Amino acid sequence: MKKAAIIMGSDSDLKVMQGAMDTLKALEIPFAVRILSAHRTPEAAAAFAKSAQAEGYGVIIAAAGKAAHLAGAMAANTLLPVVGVPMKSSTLDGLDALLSTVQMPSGMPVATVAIDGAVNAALLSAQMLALSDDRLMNRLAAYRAAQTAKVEEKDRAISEAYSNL
Ligand code: RP5
Repeated sequence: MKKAAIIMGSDSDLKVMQGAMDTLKALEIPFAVRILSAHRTPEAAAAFAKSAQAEGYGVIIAAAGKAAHLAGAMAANTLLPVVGVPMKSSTLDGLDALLSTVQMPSGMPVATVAIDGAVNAALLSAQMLALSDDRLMNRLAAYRAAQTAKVEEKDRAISEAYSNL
């Protein structure tokens, strides 16, 4: 199956991006993790994006904070779908990274998830990969059913503990 790539601008993004790794693991999707920066290692970042399709990747998750150009820099160098994760790593609480990641010019899309939205980045990537992988689609359906069951269980417990009918 196609692999996913998780690219982050700094090891300071690692803790949040663990959520993406855990989610891809739960869905049995193979993935690589790299620290690449649009600003600090621009050549390496471009080289990764340029070779990603040939290397067997099907999607790139790119996480960065502050003036977050990593997802856009990835998108500029590949036709693979790029999912951008703005990191809440600055004094601006991630709003800077959100705007830098989401405000791509027409012609160069980045699918931007919420600030620190690592889990959704992994799920959206999985949904993309599942379009050509029925077994992954089944695992996604099971993941969602388990999520529903968990919420229903919480609903039962909270309703029992707090309702005053
Ligand atoms: C961005 O700058 C990184 O993605 C990180 O979120 C932020 C701060 O990086 P460090 O200074 O902690 O390495 O490029």
